[in-house]
Amino acid sequence: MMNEFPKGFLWGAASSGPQLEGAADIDGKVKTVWDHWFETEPDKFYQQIGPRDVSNFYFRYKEDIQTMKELGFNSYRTSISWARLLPDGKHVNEKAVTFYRDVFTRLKENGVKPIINLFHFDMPYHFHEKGGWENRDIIHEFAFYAKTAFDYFGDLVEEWVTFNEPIVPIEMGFLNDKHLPAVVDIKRAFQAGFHTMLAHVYAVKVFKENQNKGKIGIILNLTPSYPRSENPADQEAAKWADVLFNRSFLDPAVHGTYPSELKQFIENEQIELHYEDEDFALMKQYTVDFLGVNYYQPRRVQAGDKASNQDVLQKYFIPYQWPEAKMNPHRGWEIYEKGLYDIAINIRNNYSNIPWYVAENGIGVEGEEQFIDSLGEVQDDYRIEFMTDHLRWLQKGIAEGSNCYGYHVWTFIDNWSWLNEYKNRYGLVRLDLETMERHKKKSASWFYELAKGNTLPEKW
Ligand code: BGP
Repeated sequence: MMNEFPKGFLWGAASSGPQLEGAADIDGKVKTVWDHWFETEPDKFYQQIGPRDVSNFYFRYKEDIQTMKELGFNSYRTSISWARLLPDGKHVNEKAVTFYRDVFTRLKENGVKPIINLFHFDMPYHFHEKGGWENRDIIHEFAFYAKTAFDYFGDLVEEWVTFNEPIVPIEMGFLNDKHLPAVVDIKRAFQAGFHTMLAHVYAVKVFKENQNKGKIGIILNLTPSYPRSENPADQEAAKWADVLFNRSFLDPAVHGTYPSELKQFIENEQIELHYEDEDFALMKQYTVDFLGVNYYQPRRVQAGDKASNQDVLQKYFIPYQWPEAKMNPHRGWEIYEKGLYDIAINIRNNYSNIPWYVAENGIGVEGEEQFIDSLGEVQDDYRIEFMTDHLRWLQKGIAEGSNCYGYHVWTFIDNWSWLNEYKNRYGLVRLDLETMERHKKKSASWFYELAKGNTLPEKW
């Protein structure tokens, strides 16, 4: 059939421990940066809803896993909480082991392959106090955590991910005020980013040395960069945006080397990076088995302002608002479906056609209650349309040889999000915040058809 996806294609959803589990301060879990930030600055959080008030997967996972099965999922990605598994960084919390083992076992029993990520923005607060990603010690702490997870769950999990969107805590925490430490400092950003990359490399090393079964990869948010025009200065700007925001993690993860332009950037900006000699050899040796790609929006840029002394990045590129952009007004993100095809072709051509899957794609909409029909179901046709349009472009990429093996929607049940909390709903399943009840949306039935048929439903 024309619309069919490759055999064995992964269908499912992505989520994360901090956004779904709840039970933030019980059964031995210690504070993450988010728990701490909410305690100290609750006004930063939309409607003052903190990381304790999330969808309680910790208590309701049995029912939720049943729902995944009903939605046709054959896979599901979530993350382990470092702060729950190793509260002091050294000693294993048996309650966490029991919880995660039961979750992974039940997923498998229900035909849902667990893809398990180690880090989704949730640094334990005690490590943050010691400098977090800026302190080189964190690399070894993270490697120990990774080894612990492989040892305790390696018999149940065969697809491991080191990091989800490692650039986000760097961009949002060191060039913005949306993650802690909420400073603007390009030098600190580079050092923290480099340590994050090394933590990833050491986790891959541990995985390979342990001879764990299965595969290990990384999930990156790739934002294809498009220049405003054919003008060389605009083109140059797009190149820099790509180097800084995509290739900075993509190249070392897949090829084991940093792009030469990044080295040039460091020199231009007189960034003194601290490293040890063996770092780059290890990076070269321990590359990933697969790649997860989160795709929400492209990045449109125009020529930088070389004279700018306000913001370092502005010298290299300036964001550009394309007048014809189709926008998701709730999140303020452009919807550009072809971006997914461009990613597919870029991976095919420039990244050895490594096996990859769409690890997040979805649309966050505010005020979804207005679309609830008389039977209590959210009529989210816009979500169905969003996924269909992206999947069409993905199919084109696959037809042209890109090695994509799955698609995960963000997300399963509406979940808590960083500083936006429940403002924008992304789920195939609606969460009633008062009762914590879950109600399937229209897109849930559509997704079931998609997954079971392994093909885009003809009519909907
Ligand atoms: C990705 C993150 C997710 C999720 C999603 C939606 O960047 O991996 O954790 O939150 O984006 O974004 P948001 O919740 O900010 O609207």
